[in-house]
Amino acid sequence: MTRILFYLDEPGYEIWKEAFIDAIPGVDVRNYPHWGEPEDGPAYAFVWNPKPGIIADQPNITHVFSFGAGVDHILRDPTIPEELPVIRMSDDGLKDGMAEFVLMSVLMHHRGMHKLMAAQLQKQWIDTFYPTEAADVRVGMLGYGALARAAISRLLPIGYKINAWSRTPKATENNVTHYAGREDLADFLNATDILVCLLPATSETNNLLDADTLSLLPKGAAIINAGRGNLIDIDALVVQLDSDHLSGATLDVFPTEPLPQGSLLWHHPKITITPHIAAITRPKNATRYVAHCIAQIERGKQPDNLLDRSSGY
Ligand code: NDP
Ligand code: OXD
Repeated sequence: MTRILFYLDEPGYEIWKEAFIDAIPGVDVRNYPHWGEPEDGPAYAFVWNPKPGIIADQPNITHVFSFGAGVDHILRDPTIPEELPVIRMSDDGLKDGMAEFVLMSVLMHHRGMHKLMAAQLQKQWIDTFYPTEAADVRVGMLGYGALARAAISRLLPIGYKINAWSRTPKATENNVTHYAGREDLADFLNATDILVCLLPATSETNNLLDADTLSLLPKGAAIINAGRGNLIDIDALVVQLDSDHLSGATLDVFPTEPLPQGSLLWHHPKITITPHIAAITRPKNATRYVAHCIAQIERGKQPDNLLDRSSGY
């Protein structure tokens, strides 16, 4: 019998339980802290932001499924055995959600929606201005993984010029010009009008966008961060926004979540804040994805999207 040990740091268990029962007939789903005893037999964990220690306490867990595409919420627990396989979420629902969010956010910056919404609050009918043609807007994807590719598939039909930057070199494909590694970062940022951050949180991506790298973006560039809060030095970002070097930022992820009440970011006129909702893991799609990975494991195959501990994603 398939056993799922479930941990979510917010309400919602009942919906997930039903979805698992639909996706995996006969499944035994157990919500934390009612995970049972290790003697109950092998189990898969499905977790978001688990309390440190709870996975190591349950040596019958053979694989850990991450609720999200990011795994930093799991890796922050040093007690999890190195050899325990961790599988990242990468279902179609997550890709669609991120693609929609990125498309919406890029269009908002391109068409000056933030300025228009601020003008509405002042009952201001602002003069006609001519938006740059989409073909002249260079969208730079920081990260070229599953979610960035899904977003690109929605951006290309609008006509944007797309560049992408990642850790390992890739061939230029589907009209996406590719940059790789630290040696290409300056050229990539210089050629970006709207920067979309879709990198994982790793030791290498920490504060990747600091005062020096942010200043490499052309004047008037905008930033969308839907990757992780660790990617951007927030103080440096605010300096660049206040000096008008950057025109705006849409931030979905933060170094501390929820964003503290006292944060000055809430009221910054050039910052749009969303509460880590760019792509939400949805029960129906995600549980089917878990069922698919479990079937791979039970056939003796390596499941899709296994965490590579050496790279951290
Ligand atoms: P993938 O693993 O498919 O892609 C990660 C990309 O980041 C790859 O292109 C990888 O390069 C690149 N990368 C990793 N480290 C570096 C580095 N040091 N330098 C340059 N490039 C690097 O991940 P996903 O697309 O599935 O997800 C990306 C991230 O999005 C998640 O890790 C998570 O943090 C975030 N996320 C946010 C959500 C939200 O709601 N805001 C929802 C879901 C995810 P390479 O191609 O060379 O391997
Ligand atoms: C994430 C997610 O990893 O929500 O942020 O999937």
